Amino acid sequence: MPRKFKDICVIGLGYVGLPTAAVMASRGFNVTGVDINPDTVSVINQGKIHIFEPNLETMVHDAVEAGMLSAADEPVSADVFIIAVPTPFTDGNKPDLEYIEAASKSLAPVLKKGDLVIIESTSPVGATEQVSQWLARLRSDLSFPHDVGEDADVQVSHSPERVLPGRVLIELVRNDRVIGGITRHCAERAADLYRTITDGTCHVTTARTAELVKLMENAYRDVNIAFANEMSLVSDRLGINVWEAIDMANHHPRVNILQPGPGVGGHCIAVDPWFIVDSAPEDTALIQAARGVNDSKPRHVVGQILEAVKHHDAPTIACLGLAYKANIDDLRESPAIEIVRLLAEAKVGDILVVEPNVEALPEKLAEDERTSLVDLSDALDRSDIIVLLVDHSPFLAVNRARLEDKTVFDTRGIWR
Ligand code: SAJ
Repeated sequence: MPRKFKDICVIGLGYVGLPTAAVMASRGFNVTGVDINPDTVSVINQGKIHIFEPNLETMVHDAVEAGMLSAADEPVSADVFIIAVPTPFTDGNKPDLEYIEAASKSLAPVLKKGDLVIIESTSPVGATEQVSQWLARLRSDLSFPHDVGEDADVQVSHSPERVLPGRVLIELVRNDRVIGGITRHCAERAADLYRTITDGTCHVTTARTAELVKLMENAYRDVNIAFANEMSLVSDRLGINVWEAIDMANHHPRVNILQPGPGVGGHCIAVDPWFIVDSAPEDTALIQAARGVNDSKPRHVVGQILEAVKHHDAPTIACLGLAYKANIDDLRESPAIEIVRLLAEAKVGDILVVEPNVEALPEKLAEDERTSLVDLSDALDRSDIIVLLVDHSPFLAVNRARLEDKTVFDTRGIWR
């Protein structure tokens, strides 16, 4: 009889790990969350959180108070280890498995026969087997599935996270999951666990397939956003309103074009397609082209603004939004930051940044003395040029009359 799960150790308490830990704790598991950042550990143990995600603080608070969730700086013995650390890419667009390797090494000493290790971090194909190998090297007293197959002492699986920031707690319990095991038994055991937290279906497959599925999903979205962005470049050249054109095209029963914007940000869609490219550079012309289109969009937007600046004398430019998308505080890979940075570099006027979800400018923008963080009303009063970069709710509500005497660049099409 397979052992039932009781104790779970979640390694990495970020946008995925912390909500996962909290949901597991709310379902009655005894959860220890592990993070290398001592401030994160201390904040969580006080029942508070260090990131912004709707309803998460209450859930963490309740779980900590009920004694079902605590945070620690290193893994403790458990039945299941869930690795939810970042997988960034290097300057050469190669996947960087440094954090996954460190997490594997940190849990190896407490691993025991019968345990299940699950990688939730988005990973290049082959990473789950690599984790199994790293663990085997450190624990020669245990057997692992890449080596002995179904009879291994420890099971190793991949269950990529698929939650959308801003809707994490909803999607964690509603979305289907793809669960890949190094062996069928590995996958089935991980599916048994996830069935206790999700109402969605758990689709069981191999670890390598699950790894590619996750990358495929994000590359699919990147390619489709690139198409919308390419249409915006074409429309700008031809003097056509791209939002109106896309809206009309989408009335066709088999057309559903996404929305153009200032570029693609976040730690997933702007990164993960490169993991596919790295695995098969010669077969990924489309994915590579899409990355190129999306990455070039900030420069295109800045080019348009600099053209307009020629008609103003030392203008004040308001940039609305820094986050990578609406109604979140996440600035990672944000095209809005790149646009503000390029504008500051061009030294054409004062820049007023409005970002209601942060308290200070990120370092690379704060260095410029002509760039400051102000509130929305101040920016609307003082600016000659307005650049809308993120469709945060407060910006949707701006009274159009306040834009009338200004040059407006609406990169999200909210004031069209
Ligand atoms: N964007 C556009 N136009 C659109 C949609 C998005 O320009 O029509 C931009 C956004 O503004 C943002 C970027 O794309 O800068 C990415 O935003 P997103 O909402 O598409 O996705 P993420 O990065 O927040 O979350 C994605 C999700 N993946 C898919 O939808 C396939 C999520 O389910 C994943 O869990 C997440 O990546 C992840 O962690 O991998």
